[in-house]
Amino acid sequence: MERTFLAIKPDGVQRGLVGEIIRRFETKGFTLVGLKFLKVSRELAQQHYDVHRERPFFAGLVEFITSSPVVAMVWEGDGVVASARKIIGATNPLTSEPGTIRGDFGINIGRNLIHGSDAPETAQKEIALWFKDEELVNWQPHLTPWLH
Ligand code: 3AN
Repeated sequence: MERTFLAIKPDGVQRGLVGEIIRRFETKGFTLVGLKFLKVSRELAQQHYDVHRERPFFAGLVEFITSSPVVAMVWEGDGVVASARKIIGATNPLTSEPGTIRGDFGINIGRNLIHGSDAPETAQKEIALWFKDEELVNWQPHLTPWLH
């Protein structure tokens, strides 16, 4: 079963949007298999955003993501990587569609509330970076399988 890594960034936590954001993935029908609330170290932030190391916004991004706690999560389900990206919306909240998390709640590209892995391979890397194997729960929701 496919898995993705999502993180509610400091702005999402500070604005009290944790419940609202989690609700969107729950009600879509995806399964939560990992969840933690943490202050991100500089080392983890730099590894997570390694592909952006040469970009002009890299230092600010690391500064921001380490400034205040985040909610790190792993979600599971068919096609969850691409679907979560749709639910999250485009990188710039000013152009992301209404109905998406960023489109509904954000206005600033540097404060876009949530991170979601951009491909299954990236998801595997990010999950391994943020979670130990024993922190992920293998379970089936006690729902009839035809509900979703
Ligand atoms: P996404 O989060 O939609 O995958 P990426 O991977 O292009 O977007 O960028 C990673 C993060 O870097 C974004 N979530 C955003 O916080 C930050 N970022 C991207 N572009 C800019 C920019 N032009 N100015 C400031 N921050 C940016």
